[in-house]
Amino acid sequence: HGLTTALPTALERGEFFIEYQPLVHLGDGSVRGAEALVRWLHPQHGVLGPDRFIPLAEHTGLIVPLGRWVLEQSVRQAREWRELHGGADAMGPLRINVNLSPCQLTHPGLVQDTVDILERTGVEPDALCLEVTESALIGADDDLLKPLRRLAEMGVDIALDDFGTGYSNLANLRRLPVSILKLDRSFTQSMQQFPADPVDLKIVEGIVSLAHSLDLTVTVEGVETGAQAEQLRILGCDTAQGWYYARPGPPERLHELALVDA
Ligand code: G
Ligand code: G
Ligand code: MN
Ligand code: NA
Repeated sequence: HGLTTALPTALERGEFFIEYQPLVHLGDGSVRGAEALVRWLHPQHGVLGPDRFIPLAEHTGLIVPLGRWVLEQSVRQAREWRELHGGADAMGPLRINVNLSPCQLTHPGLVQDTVDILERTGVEPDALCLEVTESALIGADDDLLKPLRRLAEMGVDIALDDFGTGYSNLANLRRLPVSILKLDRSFTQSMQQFPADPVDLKIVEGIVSLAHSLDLTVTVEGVETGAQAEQLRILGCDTAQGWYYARPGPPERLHELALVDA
C-alpha cells in the first residue's frame, strides 16, 4: 500500500526525524543521556512511529541506510549536547543510545560505518551505546557476535534491549559482549503498586544481582510513576527511562532537562 511505495525514497526526501528520551540516574535523578527514537513524517499520514515502518524497512533493506542515518544524526546530536554543556560537570558528556536492527548486525559495513561516524564527529566511543534486542542475540554464533565484540573493544557500550522477554539462557550472558541490560517494560509495569508483587520483586532482584556480579549496568524502561522509580531504585537498578521523567521529544528538550539538574 502507500507506505510500501513511499518508504524507499523517504530518506532522500528528508522525511525522517529523531526524538530523544532521557536516561536518568536512579540514585540522584540526573540526566545521563538519551535514547534516539526515529519517526517518519509522512506527507499524508503525519508522524508514524517505528512500529509502523521499521519492519517494512527491514524487509526492503532500507534499514541499513536508514540505520546509518539515525546513527550519524544521533552522534552529531550527542556532540552538540556535549559542546553546549561545556563538558565541565563531573558526570561527563551526555551519552547517546541508538537501536540496531538485526539486519544491521549482519551487514558487513557496521563496524567501519560506526568508526567513520565517530571519527567524523569527534565523539568518543564510550559516549555511544548500541541497543540490540535480546531476541536478536539468542543463539547468536561467533560470526554475528564478532562485529559487536570489535565495537565493545573500541569502547562502545552494547545494551541488551527488552531484556527478560527473550527466554535467553542467563549463563549465555557471559558470552555476549554486552555491558548494559535494559530490563523490559513489563517488569516496570508489575511495580505499579507499592509494595509490588513479591514474586516480581524477587525476579528483578535476581536479575540485578546477576547483572552486577557480571559487571553489567541495569537500565529500566517504561517508568511512569515515582513509586515505580523508588521501588526499582531500592532493587538496585542503575538507570531509568520513561514517561515519569519525559516522553521522547526534540533535542532541545533534552538539553533543557540536563541543564536543570546540572
Ligand atoms: O518509542 P517508540 O514507539 O518510538 O519505539 C518503538 C520501538 O522502535 C522501540 O522498540 C525501538 O527499539 C524501535 N526503534 C526506535 N528507533 C529505532 C531505530 O532507529 N532503529 C531501529 N532498528 N529500531 C528503532
Ligand atoms: O527500544 P524500545 O522498544 O525500548 O523503545 C522504547 C519504547 O517504549 C518506545 O516506543 C517509547 O515510546 C516507549 N516508552 C517510553 N517510555 C515509556 C513509558 O514510560 N511507558 C510506556 N508504556 N512506553 C514507553
Ligand atoms: Mn531500545
Ligand atoms: Na526496549
